[in-house]
Amino acid sequence: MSSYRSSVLLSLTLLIYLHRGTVHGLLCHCDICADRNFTCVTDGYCFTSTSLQKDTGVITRAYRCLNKKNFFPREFPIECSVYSRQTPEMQVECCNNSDWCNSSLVPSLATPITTTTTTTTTTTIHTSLMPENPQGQGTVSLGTWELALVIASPIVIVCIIVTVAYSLWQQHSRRKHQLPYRSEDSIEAPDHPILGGVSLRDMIEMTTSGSGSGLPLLVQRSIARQIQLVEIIGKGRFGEVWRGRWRGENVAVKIFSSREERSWFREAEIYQTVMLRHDNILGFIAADNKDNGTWTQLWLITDYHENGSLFDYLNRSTVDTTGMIRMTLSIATGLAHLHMEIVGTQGKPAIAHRDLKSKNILVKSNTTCAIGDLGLAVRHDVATDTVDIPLNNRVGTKRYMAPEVLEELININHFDSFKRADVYALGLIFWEIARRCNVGGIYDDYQLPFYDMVQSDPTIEEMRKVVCLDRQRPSIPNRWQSNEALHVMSKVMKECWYQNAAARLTALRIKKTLANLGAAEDLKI
Ligand SMILES: Nc1ncnc2c1ncn2[C@@H]1O[C@H](COP(=O)(O)OP(=O)(O)OP(=O)(O)O)[C@@H](O)[C@H]1O
Ligand SMILES: *[C@@H]1O[C@H](CO)[C@@H](O)[C@H](O)[C@H]1NC(C)=O
Ligand SMILES: *[C@@H]1O[C@H](CO)[C@@H](O)[C@H](O)[C@H]1NC(C)=O
Ligand SMILES: *[C@@H]1O[C@H](CO)[C@@H](O)[C@H](O)[C@H]1NC(C)=O
Ligand SMILES: *[C@@H]1O[C@H](CO)[C@@H](O)[C@H](O)[C@H]1NC(C)=O
Ligand SMILES: CC(=O)N[C@H]1CO[C@H](CO)[C@@H](O)[C@@H]1O
Ligand SMILES: CC(=O)N[C@H]1CO[C@H](CO)[C@@H](O)[C@@H]1O
Ligand SMILES: [Mg+2]
Repeated sequence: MSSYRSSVLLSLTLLIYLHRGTVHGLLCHCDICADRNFTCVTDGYCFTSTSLQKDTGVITRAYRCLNKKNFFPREFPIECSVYSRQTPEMQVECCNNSDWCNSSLVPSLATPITTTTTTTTTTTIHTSLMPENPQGQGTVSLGTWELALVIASPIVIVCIIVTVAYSLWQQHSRRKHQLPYRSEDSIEAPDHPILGGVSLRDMIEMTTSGSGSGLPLLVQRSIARQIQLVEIIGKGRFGEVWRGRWRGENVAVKIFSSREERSWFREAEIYQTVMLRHDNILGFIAADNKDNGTWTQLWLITDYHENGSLFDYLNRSTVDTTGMIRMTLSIATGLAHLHMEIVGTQGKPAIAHRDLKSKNILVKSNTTCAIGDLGLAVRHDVATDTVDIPLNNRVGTKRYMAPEVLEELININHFDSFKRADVYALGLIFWEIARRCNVGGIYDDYQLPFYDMVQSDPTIEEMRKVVCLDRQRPSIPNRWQSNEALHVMSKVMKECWYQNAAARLTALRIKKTLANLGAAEDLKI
């Protein structure tokens, strides 16, 4: 019996040391690593965290490893910084001076409540429920209060046991259904400490000053796990969009069903392209796969913009000429950034959107815009001069498809053709905006492009007849010719709509034209 035990221990030790050999690491006490003698191996730090669950008042202590790849920022993990870690809910201490150095760390919370761990909290409840009346041991006369306590306490204890057992059982079944994410991470993932007092903006800025590709996966996951969904704000082809809250900040959560795993993965992948972050591209925060036991939910978390999509905004309100120029310039700037290839190690590939439309552009609170919905985007692989995924030619929204896309004549071996199809859609979006430009109290009602030529959910055939055979384009109202800004806008959109894709303006050219127009308008005021 004892020899069996010692041989198990010996092989465990061997395993740990072998593992350690490959990682060259530090051994840490790990409270959730029962199968590895409560030990994890790291190339970074050991840490201990004390955290307070606000709603229940339960205090828990966690002992884990913090690997280098999860350092955030890369150089030195914020978790271990003495400056930013004081919060009432979470306190972390790190060490790397010796193996198991973390087991003796006892981080205490900023506001001293009760520094008991979960188990002792439970016992405190038990004892305090017993009538504290030593001299009354033999007497029969209990007050009604005490009597109530005596009756209630076994019930309360049973309730506590049932609750704990249920939550353990739930945790167990949840673990069983977890998708393989990145197996080494699963040790630390459930409650990786990210500290309070740091806003999403701060965190993202700290990491993006480096590669510009976003937060480490583990940090993304812990943010996702702390989000509360508040209300549903929209439904699209791939799922629902919710407003959620993370530590008092609004975030948008796009929830994909498990059937749409590929779309979720692709969109998250595109958003995390190095150097993609830009004022006029929807800000990506995190992606996570969550499991509730029977169903996997795939989350994509981005900045939330309360004014909603450009479609929502234009339908609700009008813009003045300055507003129109600011809006169109911001969209052209975002698209030019997407399309641009930046060479170098910190470079960015050229990206084509392929689903540009007013519903996929968000309006920020200062009425500049951000391009979202990158799920159908393609990246240019310069080495092979090809697109980075196998193509399915006709994707996107039929109403906004360029003639060559409708006819399936697009040259997929030439990356610029995808950019030109984007520019065509950009022209349609500009038309939607210009109609809502209020000059002297005159403006048009909100309409989608081709509203007067096709039905509400047009087929490819219908669109092909209108756009390719009849070569129709949205009509330009006469009033646009008598206003300088609207006149320039109408010229720009016509040059986005050419049947001949090669003749269309580039996003960069449009950006420059609109910037000049904006400067000229400013001079007039
Ligand atoms: N980051 C965000 N902030 C605020 N509202 C948003 C955000 N993202 C999406 N929405 C809202 O949710 C709606 C649904 O978005 P979603 O992209 O899922 O569908 P869609 O664009 O309407 O259609 P499609 O599936 O064709 O893209 C949007 O129209 C917009 O009103
Ligand atoms: C198990 O881990 C503890 C520290 O948590 C260590 O002291 C002990 O030596 C380990 N035992 C074996 C067999 O590795
Ligand atoms: C999990 O989520 C799905 C879809 O949202 C729902 O139908 C199901 O009832 C949920 N299951 C549990 C155990 O919460
Ligand atoms: C709009 O806000 C962004 C930051 O969200 C800022 O960078 C930009 O300059 C602002 N633009 C205008 C026109 O105010
Ligand atoms: C504008 O919004 C209203 C109300 O939500 C909606 O019924 C209408 O269809 C929208 N307009 C267009 C052109 O889609
Ligand atoms: C350096 C240090 O504090 N080591 C401690 C790590 O944890 C073990 C087990 O709790 C202690 O015995 C060590 O003293
Ligand atoms: C049209 C519209 O809803 N505009 C709102 C955009 O957001 C700002 C605040 O961020 C509101 O003041 C506007 O009313
Ligand atoms: Mg969309």
